[in-house]
Amino acid sequence: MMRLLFLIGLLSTMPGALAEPVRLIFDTDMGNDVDDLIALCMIHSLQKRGACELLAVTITKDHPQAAAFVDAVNTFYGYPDTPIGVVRGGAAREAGKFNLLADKRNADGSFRYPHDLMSGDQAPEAVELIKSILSRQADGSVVVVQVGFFTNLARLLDDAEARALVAKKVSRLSLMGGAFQTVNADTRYLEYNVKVDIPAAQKLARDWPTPMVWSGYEIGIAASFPHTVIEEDLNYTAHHPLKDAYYLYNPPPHDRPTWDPTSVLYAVMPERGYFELSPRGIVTVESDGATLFRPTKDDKDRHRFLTMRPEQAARVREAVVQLSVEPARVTK
Ligand SMILES: [Ca+2]
Ligand SMILES: [Ca+2]
Repeated sequence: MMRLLFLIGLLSTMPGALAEPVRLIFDTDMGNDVDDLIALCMIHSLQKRGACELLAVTITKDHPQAAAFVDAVNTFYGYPDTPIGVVRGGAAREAGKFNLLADKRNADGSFRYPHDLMSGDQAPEAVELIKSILSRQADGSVVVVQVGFFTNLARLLDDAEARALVAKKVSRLSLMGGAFQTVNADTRYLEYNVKVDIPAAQKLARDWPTPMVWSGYEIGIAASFPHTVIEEDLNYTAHHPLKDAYYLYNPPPHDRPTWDPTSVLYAVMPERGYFELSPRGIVTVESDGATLFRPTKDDKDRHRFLTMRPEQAARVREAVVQLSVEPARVTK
């Protein structure tokens, strides 16, 4: 018995041993920019090695193909049953440039990227899905990653039961939004995710009950994704959704900023020194969508934003590259 206890003690002190996967809910505006897809590919690679478990994907882009495309990507990576929820009456109703890949067919009529969720119309509403997922999780065990508009998470706060579940079950929110350092000499850069649904962003910044770590516009810009990777590293399979989508969105030689991937990297690997954190403080969202950070002395204040030294930016870029191109499966 003593020997067994010793062994358990030893194992639990080994770095990474028996580590629980980070349980993620990924809230995305899939289809508006290809960096959401880079982020989802990373999550699947991390999931395959046990670093995280994707509990659900919820979508803030209000177009029916977004959910179908997310299901196609999840299926491509071997996770066909990941729950998907969608916004109703949300923003960004245009089709976007690459969600149409969900409907793309081979010469024989089969789907290029198989999936069984054909449309967001068949998916549950996001707030209800998040509530039901959270209700089944251990307290403080869920990390939420938000890389699109603030609509779904702000609506969670309108529902007293959902809000209580967030406070109880969610440990932190890692989100891409806003700008916290000067961008092209502009100190009030109006970032897209905030600008599209400003009232929701104001509400979330004010009322979300857990710690929030913001990846500002400047972070993804400083660690842009090298386009050569798209051309050279995804050819292990005849068709790859990331390669197809990148070409449809903005083809090489364009280097896409890694806005959304940085929020995933921090969410799953917060202790690896990829980023530094600002002091604690409060982010407020102004009526035009500007995000202002005010440091405070109060330890209870729950907002921080990511910062990155140049050598960290180089490491972040390479981590995003290697995690997003890791093969979905062994192909022969
Ligand atoms: Ca499915
Ligand atoms: Ca996004």
